[in-house]
Amino acid sequence: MKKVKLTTKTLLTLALLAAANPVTRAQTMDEMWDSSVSGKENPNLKWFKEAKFGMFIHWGLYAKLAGEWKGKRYYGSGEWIMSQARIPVAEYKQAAQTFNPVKFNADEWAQLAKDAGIKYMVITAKHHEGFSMFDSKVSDFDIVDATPYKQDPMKALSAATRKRGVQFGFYYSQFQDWYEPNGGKNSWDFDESKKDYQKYYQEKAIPQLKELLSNYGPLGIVWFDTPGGMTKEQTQGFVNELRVLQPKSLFSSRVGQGLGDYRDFGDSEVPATPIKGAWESIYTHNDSWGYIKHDMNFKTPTEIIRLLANVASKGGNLMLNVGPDGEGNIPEYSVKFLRETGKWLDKNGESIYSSTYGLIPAQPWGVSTSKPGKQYLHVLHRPVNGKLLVPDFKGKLSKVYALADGKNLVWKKTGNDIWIDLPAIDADAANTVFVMEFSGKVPDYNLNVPVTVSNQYPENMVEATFAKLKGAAKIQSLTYSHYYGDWKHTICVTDLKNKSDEADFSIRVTEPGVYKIALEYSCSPESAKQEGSLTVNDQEFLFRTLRTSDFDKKAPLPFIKHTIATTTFTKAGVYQIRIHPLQDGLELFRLKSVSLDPVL
Ligand code: FHN
Repeated sequence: MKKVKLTTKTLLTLALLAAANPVTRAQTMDEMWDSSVSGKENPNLKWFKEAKFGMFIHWGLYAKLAGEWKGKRYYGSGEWIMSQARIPVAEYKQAAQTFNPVKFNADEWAQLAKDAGIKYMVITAKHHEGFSMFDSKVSDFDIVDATPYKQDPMKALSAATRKRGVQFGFYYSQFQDWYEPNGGKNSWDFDESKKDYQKYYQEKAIPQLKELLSNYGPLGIVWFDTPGGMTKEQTQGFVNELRVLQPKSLFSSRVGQGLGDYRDFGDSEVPATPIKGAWESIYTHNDSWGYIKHDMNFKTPTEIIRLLANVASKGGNLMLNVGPDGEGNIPEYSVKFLRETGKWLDKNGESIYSSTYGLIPAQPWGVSTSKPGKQYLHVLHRPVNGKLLVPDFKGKLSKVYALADGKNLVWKKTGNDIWIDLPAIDADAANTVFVMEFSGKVPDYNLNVPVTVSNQYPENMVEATFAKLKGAAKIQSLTYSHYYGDWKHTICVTDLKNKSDEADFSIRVTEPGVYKIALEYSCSPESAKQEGSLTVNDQEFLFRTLRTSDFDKKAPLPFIKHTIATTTFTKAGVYQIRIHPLQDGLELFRLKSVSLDPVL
């Protein structure tokens, strides 16, 4: 959720502005995006919008260092080790002398992508360290001239992917280059005030990009990153100079100034609600983008499959990164877990590829994707009684069946509710897909549908995204890092500072019963011990906030699930939750969700 002038800062600002008005967010953002880039009409985007699943590869000299420098381990984003350890250029370049990735096998990498159901691959041709992973005539600091390997792995990889029908593209860091005196962001070797960035663009970035766009066949994507301070005119000139070489190649939004063909979200970020147009979420498989030998926190196949479904349910592509090591091996668990993901996609790919966002908001059972006449239900949690609710569905339903075996299911329609009798599905399944076939016009996704609360699930989370706000309250995406550069994003209601600031939620309780109510929030020491009020079900519940921590973008943001009340809904129906501070002055907390857990 971001827009227009596509610097990361502007994108975030727009996201926050848009998030402040959740009812109109999706349309507003789309209008802004589509009028600022060629995305809407661009026929070159067709393959990208159908692809849904890409493989990102961060591979450079940093892979050889593997997160260690002079006996010290660095955590977080491994490709940043030169900056983290302030390694002088003269020392860093020595690492190239022993970088010899003899285990690199282009066919194995391309086949892994194919087996994983991946449709496009983007690999770092040059990251911020300034080292070129291709044969460049522009710089000797490249894999052919500076290493004992002496070969160009990008030649083989571009051919191997294309042979398998996988689109191929290059990542290129167009502003940050820590090796060059005029490149961006090396302040430990070079005087920032003396840098001539235009000289850098003219003498290295543009000539190298021309090499990439000329010597490796048709590129699906050129993936730019961290654009730096180029003006709109300069960026336009930069883009024009490159576009003529391959007019069909897509440029990512991080080329800057709204001149990309499609939109990239922040690292590890999925928008909270559907977004139209062409866009991409980018995640890495573990915590780092570049290889670090002590980073073993790999997302499981279930996590990958659910992430892919979540991104697709909002209408976007997932590009998942792997970080091969200094010898050229893709980490063992990346290989295994991607292959498992591929097995799921083999059977369920119809619900992902060429799909767009689901027509109903996320439910306690999972998310949905859609195609004309079809709505795919990605069931991650089976309701205990097997009765699955699809609320507010206005299409004319003809049949419902399981995607895996095509078996028809019994369903009934009550008003605009569809109730489906689910078969006994495997409780450990990552994602079981059911298909609703329908005709007739179905209204677009509607954020105002009350959030379903049901005693058929152990927990019902009402996310901050769904808050209607009063007073000065805001919805913000809080961005922070655990180790270093491994960004996390949590959407919260913030700025509940005065009695008149309010977060309201509309819920639909589908079965009467007793529920425990909890607030999940983060609370700074100065905000702790303030009183707040939550009203629901004609009862007011009072609470006093508990301290967690300050918000610091360089540290984890802890949340507490603070149970504050028990209530009995005697009737199924729509209820309102109202939350506000009981005093004026300080922010009450940063509210992530309200949860209602069934008791009886
Ligand atoms: O600084 C880079 C980072 O190393 C990594 O390449 C990511 C991937 O999206 N991009 C930048 C940070 O956003």
